[in-house]
Amino acid sequence: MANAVTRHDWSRDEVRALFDLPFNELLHQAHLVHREHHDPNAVQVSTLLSIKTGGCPEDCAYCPQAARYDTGVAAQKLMDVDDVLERARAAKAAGASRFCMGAAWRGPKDRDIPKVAAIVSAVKGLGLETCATLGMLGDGHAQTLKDAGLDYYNHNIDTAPEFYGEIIHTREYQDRLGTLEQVRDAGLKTCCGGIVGMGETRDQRAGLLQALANLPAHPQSVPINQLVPVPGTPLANADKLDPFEFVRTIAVARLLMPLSTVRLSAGRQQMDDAVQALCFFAGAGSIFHGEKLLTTGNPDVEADRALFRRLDLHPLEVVEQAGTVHADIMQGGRTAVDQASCGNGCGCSTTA
Ligand code: SAM
Ligand code: DTB
Ligand code: SF4
Repeated sequence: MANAVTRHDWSRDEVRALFDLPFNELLHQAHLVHREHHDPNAVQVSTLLSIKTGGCPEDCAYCPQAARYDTGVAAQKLMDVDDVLERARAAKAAGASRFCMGAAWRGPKDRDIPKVAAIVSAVKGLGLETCATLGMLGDGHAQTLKDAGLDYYNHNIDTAPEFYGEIIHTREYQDRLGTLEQVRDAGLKTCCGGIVGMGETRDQRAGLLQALANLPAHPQSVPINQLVPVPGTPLANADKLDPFEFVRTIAVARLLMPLSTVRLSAGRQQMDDAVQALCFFAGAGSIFHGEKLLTTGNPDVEADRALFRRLDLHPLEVVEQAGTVHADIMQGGRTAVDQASCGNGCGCSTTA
């Protein structure tokens, strides 16, 4: 349903003007919008797993999984359902409400889809939200995944349209838009964002967010990644982005897409706690939790628990279809209503 606060006609100048606001002014505006539509003390917690690693034929300049770069990432075939399930159970026990599965493919082949569908359906059966990022989808793929229980599909536009060709040469920007359309048409929720710190200008960061906000529907989830520079990739030595510019990017994303969940995504391990706190204030409402992203590091589980405690944040609770509310185990049962196990193996208490 269209909402008065969701616009899809942002001009570059308008977005640029938000980036150019005095820092405190920008954060103030973003935080007001954030708390109007979201609980400012709740953070959605997702865990990532690479279910098919490395050996990718694409040439994305940031990516450690591209076969053509010597990054030390060993190629691995698609994982078995049971192995994924074990990792998903552990993620749930550690407090994640969504399990995101990534594959280093240009796109899945038709024969891969039934295997991924079986994985999705098994993970969904644990009571977790499911997300997959498999590259460009072919005919019918999105619908099969949706039918298997997939909630979200992650497919990033990564950068401004005019900078895209400097980062990726093996596919077109338009290809990304095509897959995003298939995802929406299948009724999947969209997770779509990008990477900053790849040598783009502020205007190009504005261009990334302008393109996201002007999609036919705002993505429900908007991951903002800070480049994790990986030795062997063409961007290994990219100049580090000013952390305050990263915070501005989060704030502008929040202002442009008020109802979306903005994720403080890759790059947290390289970020100090104070910058993360500013990101939460500016409108970030989701993180990846767990010591690995796909192939690179993420903050220690204990460090994140401590950060949540210090900032009085709690994981966003997910109300499952069965009506069970999974309580806040990341904070040691802060919201426990009774102490009975919910029976889903996650160790939380239940209000059902
Ligand atoms: N192969 C699929 C694709 O490209 O759509 C799915 C997996 S791909 C690794 C998912 C996303 O990870 C990319 O779109 C990119 O935004 C992000 N990513 C990859 N390498 C990164 C890095 N070094 N730093 C930050 N984000 C990165
Ligand atoms: C997204 O936007 N960021 C995540 C997830 N979607 C798939 C991936 C980050 C990958 C960072 C590099 C790596 O660990 O390989
Ligand atoms: Fe392949 Fe995705 Fe990495 Fe690009 S980002 S090289 S498509 S795994």
